[in-house]
Amino acid sequence: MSSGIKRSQLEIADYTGGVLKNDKTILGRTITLIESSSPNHYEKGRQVLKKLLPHAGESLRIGITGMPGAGKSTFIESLGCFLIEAGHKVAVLTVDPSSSLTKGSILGDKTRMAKLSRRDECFIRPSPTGGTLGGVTRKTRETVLVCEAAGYDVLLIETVGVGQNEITVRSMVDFFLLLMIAGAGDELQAIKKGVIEIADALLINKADGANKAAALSAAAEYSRALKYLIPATKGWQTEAYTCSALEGRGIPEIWAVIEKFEQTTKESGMFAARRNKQAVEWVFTIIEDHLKESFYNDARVKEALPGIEEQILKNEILPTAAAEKLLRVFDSP
Ligand SMILES: Nc1nc2c(ncn2[C@@H]2O[C@H](COP(=O)(O)OP(=O)(O)OP(=O)(O)O)[C@@H](O)[C@H]2O)c(=O)[nH]1
Ligand SMILES: [Mg+2]
Repeated sequence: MSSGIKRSQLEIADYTGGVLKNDKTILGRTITLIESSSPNHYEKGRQVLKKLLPHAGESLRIGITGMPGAGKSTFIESLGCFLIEAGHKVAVLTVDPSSSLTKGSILGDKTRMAKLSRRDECFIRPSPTGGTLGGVTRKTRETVLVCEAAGYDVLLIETVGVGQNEITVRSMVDFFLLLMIAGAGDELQAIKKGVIEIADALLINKADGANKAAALSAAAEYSRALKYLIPATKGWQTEAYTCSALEGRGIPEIWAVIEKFEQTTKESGMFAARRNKQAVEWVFTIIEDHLKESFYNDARVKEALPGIEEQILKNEILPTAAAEKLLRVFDSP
């Protein structure tokens, strides 16, 4: 038997003390506590976060997105190891509300981030399972704060480029990187979804072997096109670069770009302005989530909903009237 304290016996001070010492077991448990949806854990989680908050905020938060298979995990392995060699402490988080995708990624990531995951200076936490994108991101934001309190100074947040994920991750990071591959048809996808418009850098991965020339010319073409777009971050020209995550080439170069970005935006005040804006947005997101939850969990709403849904389907009631009716049910004392 280990001499460790049982999970249920951990007190608030055990959690905060452990996180501040970067005890990885406690760090993991703290995140589990925060991710828990039991009301009892929720209150404890609140208290722990409150104590950790003064120690959070001192990191560079980097979002990494791209189509499945673009090489995000391989890139994080490469960049993460490079950063650790340079003296940084790196935490890797994922935002992925779809459980089936997550399962696949975690299995793959065990091998794709093998070197990184063995490093003591690194902490890897997969996406919280289950729940909506809103729920997942609320937990991820709080996990960011916990990791910062534990002393991680670079946060890498990976999200697969499907649906709404990218915009959500953009709203919690300082720098947003779009990973692409040349000639895979995903250029169009990204343009269509407006992801390029919210990126601070485009990185054409797999610039190796027979693919190298295509990657270089794709990057040049993108950089030209980007000059005509409004930049994602005021005062910063988004450009396209190349790398080979597999061979570790182009990694120091992209880190230099990210450092330049940090310096430029800190000097211009954009860095702090974005963080402040994100904090305000976060408040409203929490309120919206809460309101939605209490609406759909309201017993009277639950009872009225199926009937009204049927009326809508039968064209017996206008959607606007149906919404008013449900809101009245919810608002009534
Ligand atoms: N040639 C080459 N292959 C690469 C490179 N980077 C990644 N790959 C390969 O591309 C495949 C997908 O890489 P991952 O890192 O798993 O990609 P991902 O974007 O994390 O994928 P998902 O997590 O499924 O969205 C793997 O077989 C990698 O070995 C690279 O720079 N060059
Ligand atoms: Mg991956």
